[in-house]
Amino acid sequence: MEHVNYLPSNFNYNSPGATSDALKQSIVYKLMFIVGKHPEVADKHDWLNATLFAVRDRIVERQLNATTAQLDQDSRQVYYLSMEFLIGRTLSNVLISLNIYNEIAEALKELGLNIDDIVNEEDDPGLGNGGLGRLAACFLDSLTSLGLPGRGYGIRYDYGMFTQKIIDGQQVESPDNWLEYGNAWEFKRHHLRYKIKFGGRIQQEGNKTKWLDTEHILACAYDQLIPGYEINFTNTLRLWRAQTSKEINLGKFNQGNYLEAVAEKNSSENVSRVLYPNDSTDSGKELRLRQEYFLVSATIQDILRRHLKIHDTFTNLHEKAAIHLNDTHPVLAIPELIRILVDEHKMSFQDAWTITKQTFSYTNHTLMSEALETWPVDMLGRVLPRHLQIIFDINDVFLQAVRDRFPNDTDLLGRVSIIDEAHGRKVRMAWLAVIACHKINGVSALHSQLMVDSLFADFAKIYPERFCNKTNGVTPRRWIALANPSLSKVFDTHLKGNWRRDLSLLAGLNQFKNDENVLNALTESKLENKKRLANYIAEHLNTVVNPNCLFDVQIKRIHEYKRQLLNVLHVITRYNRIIQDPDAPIVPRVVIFAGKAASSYYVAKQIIHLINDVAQIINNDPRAFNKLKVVFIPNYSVSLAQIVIPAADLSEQISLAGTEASGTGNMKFALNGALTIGTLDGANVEMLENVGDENIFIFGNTAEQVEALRSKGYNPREFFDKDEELRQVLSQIANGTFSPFEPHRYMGLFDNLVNFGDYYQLLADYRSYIDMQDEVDKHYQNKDKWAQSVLSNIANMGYFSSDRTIQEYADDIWKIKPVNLA
Ligand code: 26V
Repeated sequence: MEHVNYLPSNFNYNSPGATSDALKQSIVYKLMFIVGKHPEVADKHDWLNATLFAVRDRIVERQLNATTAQLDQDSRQVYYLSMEFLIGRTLSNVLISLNIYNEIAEALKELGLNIDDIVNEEDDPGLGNGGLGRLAACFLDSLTSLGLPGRGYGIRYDYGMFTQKIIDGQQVESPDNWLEYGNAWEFKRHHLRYKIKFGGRIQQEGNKTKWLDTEHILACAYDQLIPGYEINFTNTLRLWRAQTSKEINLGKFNQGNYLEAVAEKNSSENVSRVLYPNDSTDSGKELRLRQEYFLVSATIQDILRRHLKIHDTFTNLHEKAAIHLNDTHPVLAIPELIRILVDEHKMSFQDAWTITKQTFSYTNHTLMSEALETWPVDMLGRVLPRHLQIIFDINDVFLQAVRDRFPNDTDLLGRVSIIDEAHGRKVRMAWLAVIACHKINGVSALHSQLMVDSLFADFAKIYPERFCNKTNGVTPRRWIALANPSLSKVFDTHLKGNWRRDLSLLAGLNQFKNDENVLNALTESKLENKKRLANYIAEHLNTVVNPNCLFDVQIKRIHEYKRQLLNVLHVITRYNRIIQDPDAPIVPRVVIFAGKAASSYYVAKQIIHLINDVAQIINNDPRAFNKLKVVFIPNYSVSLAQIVIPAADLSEQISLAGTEASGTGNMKFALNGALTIGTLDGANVEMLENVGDENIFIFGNTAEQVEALRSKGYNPREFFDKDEELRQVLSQIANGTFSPFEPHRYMGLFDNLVNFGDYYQLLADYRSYIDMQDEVDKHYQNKDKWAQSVLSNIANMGYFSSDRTIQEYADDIWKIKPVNLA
C-alpha cells in the first residue's frame, strides 16, 4: 500500500487556513480526533464528517464575528417563523460561500478521494414539503448574503419528508430517518430549553387570568449555521426538538413497569417526530396543532428572552423585532406574544395588541380553499384554552371597529369574523393573520392581485394599506453556482462582475445574442448537464436516455391543479402520432417527471401510477424507439433537483391559471437555460414580461377566462366530443391501453375529466397546449434560434434572484438594515 503522509510535523491546528494543504491537515485531524477513525480504515461517511468538521470551523469564525457585531449594534432583526425549511445539502453550499471548493477538491484528491462522492454522501434534510419550505431556505441564504440580521425558526423533525420508491409503477413511502448517522452541522444548545404548556384550564382572578393544570414538554434548541456568500457574517437557523420534561416516570419505573414509564417519554416527544407530508389539504389534526404551537411558543419565548437581555422593557419590542409568519402555520405566535406580555409581564391587553400589530407580518402562499387552515373551536379550547380566549378578545376589538366603520354592511361582520360560525365553529387562521399583521403579501404579481380580489377582498376594503406583493426568487448560489458548474464557467468567462452576488449582471449576456461562440458555449454546457442526468438515470433506473433528444421536464409535487395529467395527455398524443405516421419527421423527446404525492392523496397517486404505466408501454414499443421515452425519477428532493434542472431543455409550468401562487421551479429552469411552456399563472406572467413572448411558450386560458368558464357552466364533454385526438387519448386511458391487466384502473381519472366536471379544466386547455408543443418542436429544430432564446431567457431572468426579493422585504416590510461588519 502506498504511504500517505497524513499529518506533517509542523501541523498547527489553531489557525486554520484555507489553502488545500491546511484543509487537508484539518480534515485528517478531524477524522482522527473528532470522528475517531484512522485514515486507513475510514469509510466515505467518516471522510465526509471529517471534511465537514474541518469546513465548519471556518464558518464558525464568521459566526463569532457576526454575533459580536450584532450585539454591539443592537440592530433590528427579522425572525422568520416557518414549519418547513428545505435547506438541501450544506457542505457544497458552504464551500461556495467560503470560495474554497477547488481547495477542498484538491485536498480530498490528495487523500485519494473524489469531492463529488464526498458531497453526495451528505444526507439531504427533507424538512419541508415543497415550494414554501424551499423558499424559506433561499430566503435565509439571501438574508445572510446581504448581511441582514435575522434568524430562521423551525422544527427539528426526527423524520422529514418520506422517501419515495416506485414499486410496480406505484408510490411506496418509507420513513426518512435523516438523523440516523448524526448531523454534524447542528449545535445542540443544552442550556436553551423552554417549557411548552398544553391543555389545562383558565382561572380568572379579578382582572388577572391564570392558565392552570397544564401538561408540559420542553423545547430544546439546535442551531444550524447559515453561511452568507463571501461575507464575514452568518445567521442561524434555530430548530426546536421536543423533550419530555420528566425524563422517565419514576413512580411507574419503580413499580417495575419500565415500558409504560418510557412510553410516556416517547409520547410527549412525538410533537417533533415527523413532518406532515400533505401540503394541499388542511389536516385538522390535533398533533399538527400541537406542533404549530410548539414552534411558536418556544420561538416567542426565545425572542423575548433575547430582548430582555439587552433592554429592560418590552414597550420597544416592535422597534427591535420583525416577526414574519411563513403562511398561517405559525399564526399562533400572535396570541402567544399577547399571552406572555399580558399574563407574565403584566402589560395591558391594549398595549400588547398595539405592539403585536407593529411586529408581525404574514405571507400567503396559496388561495386554494382546501389548504387554508382552520381549527375547530372545541379543539383549540381543549389544547390551548388561554389562546382561544385571546383570539376571542382580538375578534371582539376588531369586530367593534368594523361595526363602527361600516354600520350598514351587516353581512360583512359574519364574513370577516375570525370565527367561522357557518361551518361548525372554526377559527380561521388566515383571518387572524390579516387582522394582526401590519403587512400581508402574496408571492407573485398575479397571486397578490387575486388575493385582494377574492380571498381577502373584504379585508382589502378594511385595510387597503396592508396588502402588497413580493414576487418570489431563488438563490443563484445553489441554483446556478452549485447546480450548474459548466454554465457558471460560461458566465464567468463572458460577464463582468460577480453574478453570484448581483444576478442582474446576467443582462450582460444580451450583447452576445448573435455571438456564435457564446451560443455554442451555452449549448455545450447544456449537453454536458444532459449527459450527467443521463448517467444518473442509467445508474438509478436502469434506463438509457439519449442526451441528444429534447429533455422535457416536469418536476414538482403531484397535484391535480399542477396538471401533470395534461402533460400525460400530450405524451400519449405524441405516441399516437408516431404510431399513425411512422415516417413523419419528429423531434425526439425524453419526457421526465418527478414528484411526491401526499400519502393520503389517492388521485395524485393514480397519476403517478398512470405515468409509470404509460412509460412502460411506450418505452417497450419498438415503434417509439429513438422518438419518445418517458421517465419517472423517484424520490424528488433538493439534491435531485440540482441534477435535473440544469439538464432540461423544456420546463413544464402548466398549472391551471389562477391556482399556482408563484412557482419557483419555473425560475430555476429558465435561469439554467430551459425554455418554458406554461400558462399565464403565478410568476410565469412576470417571466413572460421579462423574457419576451418570442422566448416563452404561453398557452391556455387566462385566470379571468378560467373564472368566466367556470361561472357560465363549464362542460368538458363538449371538448371531448369535438376533438378527435383528445377523444382517442382519453378513451385509451379509460379502456386499459396502458393497463392491459387491469383495464378499468384509470376509469376514475377518466370520469373526473369527462363526466365529473374536470375541475382543473384540462380539456379546455388541451388543444392550445398540444398546438404550443408543436411550436416547441419547430423552434427546437432551428438550433440557432433555440440557442438565442435560451440566451435571452437567462439574460433577462436576473430579476428572479431571491436577493432582490429579500431586499424588498427588508425595505418595505421588515425595515432592517445590514449589520456593519467593519
Ligand atoms: C399547507 C398545508 C396545509 C395544512 C397542512 C400542512 C400544510 C403544509 C404546507 C402547506 C403549504 C401550501 C402552500 C405552498 O406550499 N405554497 C407554495 O408556495 C410557494 C412559495 O411561495 C409557491 O411558489 C407555490 O406556487 C405555492 O404553491
